[in-house]
Formats: sequence, structure tokens, C-alpha cells
Amino acid sequence: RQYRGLVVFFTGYSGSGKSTLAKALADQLAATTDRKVTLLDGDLVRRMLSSGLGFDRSGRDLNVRRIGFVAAEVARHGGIAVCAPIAPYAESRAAVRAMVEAVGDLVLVHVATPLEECERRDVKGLYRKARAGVVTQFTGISDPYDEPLDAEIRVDTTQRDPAETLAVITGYLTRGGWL
Ligand code: GGZ
Repeated sequence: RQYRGLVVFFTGYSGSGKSTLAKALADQLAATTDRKVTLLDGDLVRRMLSSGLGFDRSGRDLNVRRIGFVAAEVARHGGIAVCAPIAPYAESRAAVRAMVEAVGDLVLVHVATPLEECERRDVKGLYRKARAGVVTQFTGISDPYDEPLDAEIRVDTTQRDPAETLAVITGYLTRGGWL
């Protein structure tokens, strides 16, 4: 069977749970479907595709567009790309959507964990550094995040446990005929 290409694109604050959800989704899809799955996590992309880019507006925009380009290539060949950058700008996300929808489908997942909760978790201690001014231009603290108005799915990891959140996403994909 020739599948239609799909990009599941997570967006949200640092510490919102994007990476965890993206990894769990990619693993589950790889284990339970015959679809080819590519995970483009923020960390990996920053290391392998966008090393040298900073977190100013142009650095983030270019980073997100690069992810969109690679994801669209995956989708063009019928695969599934799961992406998980912060992607704070509506304009960059719209550019990704245009690239992807020229060749396949895009499901934007807003991981809408409240900023206060992300900061409370502070898994990597970056919020603390951002508050102290040691890390500058930190999303949510000293840099903007455009709330998505076009997300296909919105999840809040304080409302459900990870397995249930994942089920919301796979349920959407199943109902939409992607799986
Ligand atoms: C936001 C930053 C920053 C600044 C370093 N602002 O929790 P993390 O550590 O692993 O996720 C964050 C990651 C964000 O990179 P992305 O490529 O996803 O961002 S974007 O889509 O905006 O290009 C965080 C770390 O990098 N980090 N400095 N100033 N996050």
C-alpha cells in the first residue's frame, strides 16, 4: 500500500513534554505500523542539522524551516516525520505547513503545558538561568512564543499522563485514516 506522507509537528515551550511525546509516538508507530518513521527531535536537529545556529529570530526561523524541509522530503516519499522543536513563530510554522502540505499532510500538535509548569519542572535548569539572565532570549521568559491558532491537536501534559496524551494523538491519526 502506498501511504500519503505525514508530518506530525509538535510545538511548545522547553520542558512542555514535546520530546517525550514525539519519541513515544515515533516508537509506537514504528512498532505497531508498517510505516517508515523519522524522528526529528529538537536536540538532534540542533546538533546534526543546525549546529552553529543561535536562538535569535533568524536562527530559530532557519532551524524550523530546515526541519520542515527535511520533514517534507520524508512525507514526499510516503513516510512519517515526527518533529519536536519549540517553533515559537507562527510565520515559520506557516512556512513549514506550506512546504509539507504541497506533498502530504501536516498535523500540528500544540503541547500546551502552561509556562508556570514548564518552569516548575525546569528539567535542565535553563529557566533558572534565564531568570538570572545567564541564558538570554529564552522562550517564554525573554523571548516570544506565538500561541498556535491552527493546531490540529492541543494537549496539556498536566491534564493527562503521558500514555493517555499519546492515545489522544494516535486516536486522532487513526480516525483521520493515517494509520
Ligand atoms: C529556548 C533554548 C535556548 C533559548 C537553549 N530559548 O529544553 P531543551 O533546551 O532541550 O529545549 C530547548 C532547545 C530549543 O531548541 P529548538 O531548536 O527546539 O528551538 S527553536 O525551535 O526555537 O529553534 C532548550 C535549549 O534548546 N535552549 N537556549 N534561548 N531554548
